[in-house]
Amino acid sequence: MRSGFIGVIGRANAGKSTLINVMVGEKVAIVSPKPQTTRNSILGVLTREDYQLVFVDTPGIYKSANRLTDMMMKATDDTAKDVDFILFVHDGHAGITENDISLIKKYSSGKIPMAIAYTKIDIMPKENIAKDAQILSENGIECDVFPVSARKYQNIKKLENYLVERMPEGEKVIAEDIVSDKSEKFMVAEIMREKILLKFDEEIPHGVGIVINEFKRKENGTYEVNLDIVCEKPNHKAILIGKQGRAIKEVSSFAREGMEKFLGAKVFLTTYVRVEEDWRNRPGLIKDIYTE
Ligand SMILES: Nc1nc2c(ncn2[C@@H]2O[C@H](COP(=O)(O)OP(=O)(O)OP(=O)(O)O)[C@@H](O)[C@H]2O)c(=O)[nH]1
Ligand SMILES: [Mg+2]
Repeated sequence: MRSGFIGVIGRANAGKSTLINVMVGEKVAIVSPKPQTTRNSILGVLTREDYQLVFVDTPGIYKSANRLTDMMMKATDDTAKDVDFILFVHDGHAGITENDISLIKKYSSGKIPMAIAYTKIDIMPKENIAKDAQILSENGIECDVFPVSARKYQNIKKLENYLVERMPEGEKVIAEDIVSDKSEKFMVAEIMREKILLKFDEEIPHGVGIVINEFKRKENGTYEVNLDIVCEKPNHKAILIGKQGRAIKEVSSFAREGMEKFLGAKVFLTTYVRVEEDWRNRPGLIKDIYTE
């Protein structure tokens, strides 16, 4: 039996959460085309008869701009120190910059073994794979590199087998029917945030936090969810609500569908938009708004 923790680290938007969802086979983390989608460390667990891989999704590395992002970057660095293996996810489609090289060096220079998942190969020219491998080797980076596509399921099984080989001998640490350490309530808040990330421009979703006021499963199996969408500025509130409430209606209905798919039951969702000025810099508010 092999089992261990794999810290999934990399730049924001590299494709970490997508890769974990695909490897685990269930949605444990939300995904969007905007950086800083993931705000927490989230476990995604893959259990088979003779092994268990516990992936730790982390907030992507990005310029820190406030106390919330400081906390996110700390969560990533803490994870990197406390796992059996680091899987550094690199967006192959975005090329390799000096910044990437220094990040890869930073995380591969410690005691924890590391490999690179070079992802999104479905949307890039094949010859770039060899070119980038050359750049890595010219920079003295010796860790194994796995070209993968989470979207097209390319090389995923191979990567899984490779990771299993690198896990320590040991019993499962997490019960086999568990795929995540996060609650349904957490995921419901995340799904709301995911739909906001998909619908609104950069500045707005980054300043949004979700507070679940009520999350109740009724006797007939349906759910009642009441939540606040907290934003940072009155003009953001106006955009989130939209003309005659059209935007909030649309995004709520989109979110409700996502919640229903996730919970496998009908959801009655009520949403309310409120402003908490600059909440991402106010520790007391972060505690209330940043869903754990
Ligand atoms: N074409 C393609 N797109 C991908 C692949 N993997 C991820 N993406 C897209 O890349 C974007 C970012 O994916 P995420 O999984 O949210 O990235 P992340 O690294 O978790 O991002 P943060 O949480 O912000 O750090 C999304 O639009 C995904 O659909 C892939 O293999 N191929
Ligand atoms: Mg993510």
